[in-house]
Amino acid sequence: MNRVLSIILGGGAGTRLYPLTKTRAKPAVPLAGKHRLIDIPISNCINSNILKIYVLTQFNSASLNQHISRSYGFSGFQQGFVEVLAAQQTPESKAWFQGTADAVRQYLGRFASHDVDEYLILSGDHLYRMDYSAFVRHHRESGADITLSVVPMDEARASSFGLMKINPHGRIIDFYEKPEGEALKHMQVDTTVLGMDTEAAQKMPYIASMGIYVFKRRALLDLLQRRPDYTDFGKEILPEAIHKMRVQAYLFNDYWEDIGTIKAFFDANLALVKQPNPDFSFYNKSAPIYTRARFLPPTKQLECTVIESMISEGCILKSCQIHHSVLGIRSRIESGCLIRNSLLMGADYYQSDFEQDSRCDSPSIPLGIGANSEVSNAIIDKNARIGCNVKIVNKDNVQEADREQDGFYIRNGIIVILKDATLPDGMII
Ligand code: ADQ
Ligand code: ADP
Repeated sequence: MNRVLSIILGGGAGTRLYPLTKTRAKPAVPLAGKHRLIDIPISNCINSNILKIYVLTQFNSASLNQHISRSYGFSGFQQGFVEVLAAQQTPESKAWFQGTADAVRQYLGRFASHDVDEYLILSGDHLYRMDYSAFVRHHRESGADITLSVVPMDEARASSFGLMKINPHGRIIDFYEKPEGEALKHMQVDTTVLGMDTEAAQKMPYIASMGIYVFKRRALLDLLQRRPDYTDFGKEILPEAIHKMRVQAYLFNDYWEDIGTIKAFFDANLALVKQPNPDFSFYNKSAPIYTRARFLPPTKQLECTVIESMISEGCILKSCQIHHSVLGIRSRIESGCLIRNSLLMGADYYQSDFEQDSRCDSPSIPLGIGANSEVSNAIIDKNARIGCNVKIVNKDNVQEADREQDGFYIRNGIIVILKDATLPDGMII
């Protein structure tokens, strides 16, 4: 695998995950209490023995650089690295990446300078555990120029993906990015060719691209250089490549979720506490998901009821009830709180004793959730200060709202409290 270079597409304008991407690059969005989105593809690479890793991002945020430089270091013998490449203005190009292919093209010189046989292109916003070495081996054995990792897909979600038709040898003979209506129907296939039984094939009559590709070195360089006007892999590069090159499909038969929207991100986080068997588990010894080692103290619980939840390190929880929720590092929850179906990202730092004064009559509102507050169906971003007797419950069942001045947004009925926001005592959402 030392002949493979991995390129992680870390995110475009970041609109779909807004406001979580308001002050940080998408790969730095906190996930599952103590990780960040970028930990997933990087960990999959490391566990697959692919140690040359670039992360392409639209802008460089301090939290992303800090996280990567503090989390991922390789010894000199391993010849590995994780490096962030941000869109930059050069004499030849505009400042922003115009799409996924354009992002790779802008750094093509850098990628070409590595003596490797394949480029592995990955997305930065998926939750899954995958052995990329099996994927690369399949690509090599089939002699393909490009191999796409694919999953069977149902009718309801199919039009959010690149869909394809394959021949009996797994070669892709038709590819259409996010088709709708008649075009969608046209992409329906008999998925028993993927080895599914008849009943499963009826429920999943489409073959969807996971947006994960292995390119032969020459194939990537040719395709990106030949058509400088093509800016996107799914929309332009792949539909053309299938007619000019050998493009194969590789079936991935396990949990995989695109978590690039607030709803999908929220659902995937809460699915981690599903009982008895969550769809995805961080508790896997053979392929761990890495992150930064922080040396935080254990979580202290004074008198809590915690049901089906994950509590990260360094939290202080007083007399409270926590149901079906994920609590991030350094979360503080005062007495009398009820937290349900929520993702609390925690805090980046501890306050001094003085700032931490959690009495409801003190002049400032400390980090964390103040006494007697209720949080339901919400995401609370890092370093939020929630006062006493606050209710974050979406009492009017609003689906969409942009209330930046008041410290929150609502997306698909999920309340998202902004990073560093302060909600005064008694506020009700
Ligand atoms: P999408 O996920 O909708 O479809 P896209 O928005 O291009 O495609 O994003 C792909 C990945 O690249 C994401 O991780 C995204 O954050 C990142 N990205 C997007 N624009 C970028 C930019 N300008 N710079 C850096 N990174 C950027 C794709 C494929 C479909 C496939 C789905 C599977 O196009 O064919 O079905 O992924 O999720
Ligand atoms: P994480 O644990 O999320 O990986 P850190 O513990 O390194 O991150 O803290 C994240 C950020 O918080 C750092 O940039 C740090 O400088 C910042 N930070 C630390 N203390 C404070 C503070 N008192 N006020 C605001 N930001 C702080």
